[in-house]
Amino acid sequence: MNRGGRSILNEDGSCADEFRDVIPDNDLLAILRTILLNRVVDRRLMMLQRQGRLGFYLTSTGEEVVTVGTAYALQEDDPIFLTYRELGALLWRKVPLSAIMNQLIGNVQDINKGRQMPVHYCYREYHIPSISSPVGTQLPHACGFGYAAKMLKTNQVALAFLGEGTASQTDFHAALNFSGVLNAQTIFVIRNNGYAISTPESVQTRAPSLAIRAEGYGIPGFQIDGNDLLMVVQTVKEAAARARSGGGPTLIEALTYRMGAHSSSDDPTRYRSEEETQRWEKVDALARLRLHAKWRGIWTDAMEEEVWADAEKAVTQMISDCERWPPPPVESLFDDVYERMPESLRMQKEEYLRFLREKSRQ
Ligand SMILES: Cc1ncc(C[n+]2csc(CCOP(=O)(O)OP(=O)(O)O)c2C)c(N)n1
Repeated sequence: MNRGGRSILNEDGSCADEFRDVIPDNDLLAILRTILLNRVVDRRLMMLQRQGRLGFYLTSTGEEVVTVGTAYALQEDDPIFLTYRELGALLWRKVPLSAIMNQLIGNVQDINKGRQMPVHYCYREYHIPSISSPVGTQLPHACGFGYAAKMLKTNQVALAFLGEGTASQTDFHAALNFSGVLNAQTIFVIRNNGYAISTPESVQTRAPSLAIRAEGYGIPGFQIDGNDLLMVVQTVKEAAARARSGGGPTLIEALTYRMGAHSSSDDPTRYRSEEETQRWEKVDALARLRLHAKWRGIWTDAMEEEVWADAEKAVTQMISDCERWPPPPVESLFDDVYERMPESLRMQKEEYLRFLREKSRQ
């Protein structure tokens, strides 16, 4: 069972010989390990949130083939303009688990200095620009980067992820239209996971696909099976090669399914049946990839058990390493607002610190 779109993998995990080389065996194993780690991080951090040790969390369970496969298909220095649901791209780029956890906690080690909401990552050295809460703002940013890359002849491609709900934002139109007109080196990947919080896909559009919108912008558009790793990698690689050789932007709609809640603040049983989710568990992104790896003869249950155990250990270590750090010092609130602090702000800072001292004496 899949939600449709172009695919390479057959239901039994096999594929035609000509497609096997889309991903060599070793790379496939590395992707599988990354997806398993993604699952463990998601499960453990959601538990941590329920224990009151994290303010907020948001899983990407079920959508990792799109996120990891897309990152795999790019060059390391291609910027990825993320939403909150692409942890897999960070894990593929080897962003350290501690950097991810420090951001989630917002402790003194967090490079955002605890000023961003959890899951709003930003890692310049890994070419991950800051995630924004207002959905869709990343799309014009990616358009601009792709246009600059073209003008500067840097050979980089900007890739932006979005959910299908975000395709209803006006930023989507602006970004797609300008990317087409400017021939920007940009790729847009819609993770169509069926829901925008509680709003089902059927309410976003009457059209049979989002990919067909590409035609209106004069650019190529493809609707693919987003739980089919070979299809994801092949489509993103082709789009990246097209952009690098002056062929302009591409719109990819990857059909997948959001297995979990929208976020730790959401209860999906209010708007979809348990039966629907259970149906997907049997055929989700991981199940499909596992089947394919077994068909290649490179994956066993024993290997998987070992990888799960290693991932659990790494995540336990990550949590204990990062929870011991205190929050950033409160006076750092006033830093970075201006290059040189104006007198008015300096006075506010003094007053606030005085207030805190008095409060602590009470
Ligand atoms: C401009 C804006 N409007 C509304 C919201 C609240 N909001 C946060 S996530 C979300 C749903 C987005 O759904 P989708 O684009 O399908 O992505 P998904 O969460 O399914 O990955 C909404 C409406 C927001 N963050 N920004």
